[in-house]
Amino acid sequence: MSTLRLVLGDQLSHNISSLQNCDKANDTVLMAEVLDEATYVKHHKKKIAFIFSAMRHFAAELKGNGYNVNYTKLDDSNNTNSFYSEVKRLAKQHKITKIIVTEPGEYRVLQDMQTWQQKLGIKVNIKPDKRFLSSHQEFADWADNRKALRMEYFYRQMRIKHNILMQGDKPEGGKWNYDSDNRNPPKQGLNIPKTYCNKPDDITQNVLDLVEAKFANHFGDLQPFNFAVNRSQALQALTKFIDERLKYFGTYQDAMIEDEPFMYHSHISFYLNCGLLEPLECIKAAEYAYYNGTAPLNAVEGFIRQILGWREYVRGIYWLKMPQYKQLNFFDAKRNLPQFYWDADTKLNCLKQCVNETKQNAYAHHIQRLMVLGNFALVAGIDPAQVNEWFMIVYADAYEWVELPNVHGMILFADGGYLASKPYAAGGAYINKMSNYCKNCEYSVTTKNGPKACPFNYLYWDFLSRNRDKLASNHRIGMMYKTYDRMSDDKKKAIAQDSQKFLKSIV
Ligand code: FAD
Ligand code: DLZ
Ligand code: SF4
Repeated sequence: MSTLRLVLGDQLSHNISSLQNCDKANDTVLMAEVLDEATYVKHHKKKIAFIFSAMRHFAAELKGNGYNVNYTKLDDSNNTNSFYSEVKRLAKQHKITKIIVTEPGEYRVLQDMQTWQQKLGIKVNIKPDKRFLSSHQEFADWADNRKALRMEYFYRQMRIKHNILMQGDKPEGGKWNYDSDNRNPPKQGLNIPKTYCNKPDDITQNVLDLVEAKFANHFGDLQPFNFAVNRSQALQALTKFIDERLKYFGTYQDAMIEDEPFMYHSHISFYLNCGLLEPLECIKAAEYAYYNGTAPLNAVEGFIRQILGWREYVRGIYWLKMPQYKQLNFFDAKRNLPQFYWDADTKLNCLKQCVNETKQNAYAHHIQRLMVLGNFALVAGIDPAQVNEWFMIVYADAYEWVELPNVHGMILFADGGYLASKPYAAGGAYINKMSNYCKNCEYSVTTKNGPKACPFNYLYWDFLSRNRDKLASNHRIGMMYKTYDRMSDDKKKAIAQDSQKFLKSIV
C-alpha cells in the first residue's frame, strides 16, 4: 500500500491538506514542472520563473523534513509534461494504490482531476483547500437566497467570524469600512520605501537560465528577478511592508505615480496565492500594527478588507458560478484586444505606463489594473475572453479563481452586476485626479472632443450610450443618462464620431 501525494505549484504550504497524515516512509510526494501549465496560456516569463523556483525551494524543504519527494524538472528527459501523465507515470513506477491531492485553484484542472480515478483505476482523494478562510459551503450558504451579493456584507460576517478588528460585537472605531479616508491623490515628494528585493541564489539562477532558453517568446522581462522564493523570504517581504508601508497603504491606495509601480501596496499577492504566506498571518500582522500604534485604522482596515473580504469573496463567486461564469458577456463586447496591451506602443500615457510596468514586473497595483487597463477594456468594448487571457498571462499572481471574477465581474461587468453593483467606467478626469500620468500625455485630459481630446473622455459617454438598454435601470449609473440627455445633438454626434475614429485606429 503506497500513496502518491501531488502538490501543485500554487500549493507550496507545509500544512497543505494533501500532506496531512503523510506516511513519510512509504508515501511519495510528486511535484512536477510541466509544459502544459506553463503554456495553456503563455505566462509572463517572471511568473514561470517564480513558480518553478518556489517549487524547487519547497521540494528541498520537504526533503529536508524527511518526505520522499519525486521532483520532475521541466527538462528531465522522462517528463511527460502534464499533471495527469506525470501522476500516471509515477503511479506505475511506485505501485501506487491511492492518490491524494488538494483541490486546485482552477476549474479546468479540477475537471481533469475528476477523471483520473476512472482512467487510472486508482482511488483519487481530492481534499478541500483549507488555506482559505471561507469554505465553498460557507460561501454558498451566505449567498443562498440573496438577490444581489455584495462584498461588504460578506466581509462583515468574516470580521465577526474571525474576530478581526472587533470590539465585542462592534467594529473597531465604530465603522466597518474606512474607504472614504482612502482616496487621496498622490502628492509631490512622497518618499516611497523600496520593496523587498531578493538576490537570486543558485536554484533561482538555474531556473532563470531554463526560462530564458525555453520561454523566450513569452511576454515580459525576466531580469531583474527579485521575488522571494521561499517562505522565510516571503515573511521578510511581509514584515518589510508592515513596518515601512502599511501606515500609508490606505491614504494612497488609489494613487498612481509614473515610475512608482509599487506605491504603498504590499506586493504579496504572489506569495499568498502560491502558498508561501497564509491569509490569516497577513491579517493578524496588520491588526497587530494597529493595536501597537504603528499604523492607523484606515490603513489597517483597508488592507485587511482586501484579504479577508475581497480575496475570499471573489474565490467564493468563482466556485459558485463556474463554469458558466466564464461564458458571460453582458455587453456582447467583441472588439479585439489592441496590440498596445503587449508592446505599450500607444500615445495614451496612462496605458503606456501600466503596460510597461506590467511587462517589467509581472505586477501592477489594483487601481492600475482596475481604472486604467480595465477601464479602457470596458469602455472600448473588448472581448472578455481576450481580456481575461491577457490578465491570466501578464501577472505573477494570476490564477483563474482570483483573476476571472476581477476581470469578468469587476472590470468588464460581463456578469451583468453579480459581483459589482455598477461598471467601474470613468473618463480621463479620474485618472488625472489619481495620478500624474496626464502631465506627460500627448492627449489633453481637459479636452472632451477632437483629435487632442483624451480618448477616455468620449469613450466613456459612447460606452454609456451604446449600452443604454442594459444600464439605464441601474440606479448607481442611471443618473448619468440624465447628463447625457442634456447634451446637444452636435455634442452627442462628436462623441460617437470621435469614438468610432479612435476605435478604428487601434485594431
Ligand atoms: P495590496 O493592494 O497590497 O492588497 C493586499 C492583498 O489583498 C493582495 O495581495 C491580495 O491578496 C488581496 N486583494 C486585494 N484586492 C483584491 C481583489 N480585488 N481580489 C482578490 N484579492 C485581492 N489579484 C490576484 O491575486 N490575482 C489576479 O490575477 C488578480 N487580477 C486582477 C485583475 C483585475 C482586473 C483587478 C481589478 C484586480 C485583480 N486582482 C488580482 C486583485 C488585486 O489587484 C491584486 O490582488 C493586487 O493588485 C495585488 O497586489 P498587492 O499584493 O500589492 O495587493
Ligand atoms: C502557474 C504554474 C506554472 C507556470 N507551472 C506549473 C508547473 O509546472 N507545475 C505545477 O504544479 N504548477 C504550475 N503552475 C501552477 C498551476 O497552474 C496551478 O496549480 C493550477 O492552475 C491550479 O491552480
Ligand atoms: Fe490617460 Fe487621458 Fe490622461 Fe492621457 S490624458 S494619461 S489618455 S487619462
